[in-house]
Amino acid sequence: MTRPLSADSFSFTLSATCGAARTGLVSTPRGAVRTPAFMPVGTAATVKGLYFDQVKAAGADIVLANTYHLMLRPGAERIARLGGLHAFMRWDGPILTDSGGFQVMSLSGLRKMSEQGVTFRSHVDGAYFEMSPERSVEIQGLLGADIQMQLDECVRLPCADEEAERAMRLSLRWAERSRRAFETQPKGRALFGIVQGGAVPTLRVESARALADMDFPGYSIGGLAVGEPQEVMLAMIETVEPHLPAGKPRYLMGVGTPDDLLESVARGIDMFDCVMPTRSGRHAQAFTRFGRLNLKNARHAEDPRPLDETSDCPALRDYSRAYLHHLVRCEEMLGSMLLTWANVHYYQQLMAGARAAIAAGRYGDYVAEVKEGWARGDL
Ligand code: PRF
Repeated sequence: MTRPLSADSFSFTLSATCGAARTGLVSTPRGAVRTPAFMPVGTAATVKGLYFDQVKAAGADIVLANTYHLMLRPGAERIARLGGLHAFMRWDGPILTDSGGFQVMSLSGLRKMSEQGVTFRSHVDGAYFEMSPERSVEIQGLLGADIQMQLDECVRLPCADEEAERAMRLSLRWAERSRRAFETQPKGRALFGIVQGGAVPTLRVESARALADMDFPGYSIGGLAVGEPQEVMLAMIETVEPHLPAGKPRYLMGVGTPDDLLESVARGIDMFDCVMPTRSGRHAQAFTRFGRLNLKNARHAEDPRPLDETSDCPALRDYSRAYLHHLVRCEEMLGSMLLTWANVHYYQQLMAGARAAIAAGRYGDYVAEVKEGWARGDL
């Protein structure tokens, strides 16, 4: 595998477009990220069940880590004393960190939101924490994250328009504060603003425009895949896209299924992260070019075929479905490890195929072919 060249500063270069779909390169001092990119989730400084060598060999250029989890355990100051997150977890490529707001809302106990920030109790031991936009950026800096996120407030859908508006405006004020707090960090790192606004098109447009005026090096779209149907999510991407600068990367946060990825790339998204390939792998689910399989299912018990004999990933190519079925039935950890490996590989292959198809001007055909494979199945 050829590693993309590194650079001294953060930049984004588009190399081809096909309709609204784009392919290019996000360059960071720690290496470049080929886009469209899927970032495996390494919440607690580990992509659960995999060595980083496997993550890299699968084709991932960048991984995501979480401010919220790492501030609780082992603590950002401790990681900084140990030389930063890259050295701590032994991943030398770019790292993107989420700001913590979303994880506070979904995981912590007893949280209180105010103009200043959010206070909450740890889901680990109940300890009391405060997180402001400034502290979130400080933590991400201590970790040494190459791409950092502003603190935002994400509301679940459906929600009242007034609630979506309040959270969107608060997130805009926090965007300004995050930006100021970020100014003292070393050159070459990037801070992304996060578009919010629920499922209300006017709010989404206002959020995107206001963030674009603040001139961030990249833009995230948050507050989607939080309970709404896929068509609402895609409609919101279409609403926001024309208001984001074409020359900056766009990151759709916490998305999604392989189908979500293909459809979002078609609407101009460059970056994704999701626990789906890793979490599903720990729950006996495999994503393959024939669609989704549940290895717990008895129909695999005597199937000698691998998940995909044509794959260059050993987890997909070399182990029989019967063996994978046996491992997950016995709750053996190797079952989780192999399926996680297979899924991370599949997601990376899907994005590699998308990049090649966009470069060749045939993205629509690629999407049709991939979906045909899922529909056909393999039986
Ligand atoms: N905000 C942040 N992180 C996120 C989200 C968000 O809205 C989502 C929503 N899908 C996932 N991760 N900061």
